[in-house]
Amino acid sequence: MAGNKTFTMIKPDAVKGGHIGAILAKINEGGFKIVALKLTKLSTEKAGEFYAVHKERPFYGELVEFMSSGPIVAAILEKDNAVEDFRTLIGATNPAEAAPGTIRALFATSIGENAVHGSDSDENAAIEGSFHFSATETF
Ligand code: FUP
Repeated sequence: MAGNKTFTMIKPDAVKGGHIGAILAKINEGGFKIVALKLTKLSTEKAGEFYAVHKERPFYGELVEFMSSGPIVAAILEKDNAVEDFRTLIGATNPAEAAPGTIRALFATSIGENAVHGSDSDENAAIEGSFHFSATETF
């Protein structure tokens, strides 16, 4: 059965671009409830740990550097079928391929600097949510 939580980050490019408010509005309009939220910054170590699954990929170094280059917004979101529905709302990894109106089509500039993260499974949503938030920070 599909779970009801996903994890997202508004990435450094979108925070720098002043898009936090607009992206949170799209998230709310998409029917997601925010159950945890913080503005924070990842160290290179933490970013490397978060993206450890991509360690062998050629873009890993750039990804870690980018994700630790400035503040991010981390959030846990709640909705029926959260993981799949959120990936629909954000659009394809490459903004050039993202459907019109999706968060990446609206705010991302490239495949590397693509405005938002969305968990790809219920299992990863739980792991990623607890990477950023303690039980007392989740409602
Ligand atoms: P997504 O699940 O859509 O965030 O995409 P992936 O898990 O495949 O990739 C994670 C992040 O790695 C992307 F958000 C950006 C970065 N990436 C690149 O920089 N280049 C690529 O070719 C693929 C991914």
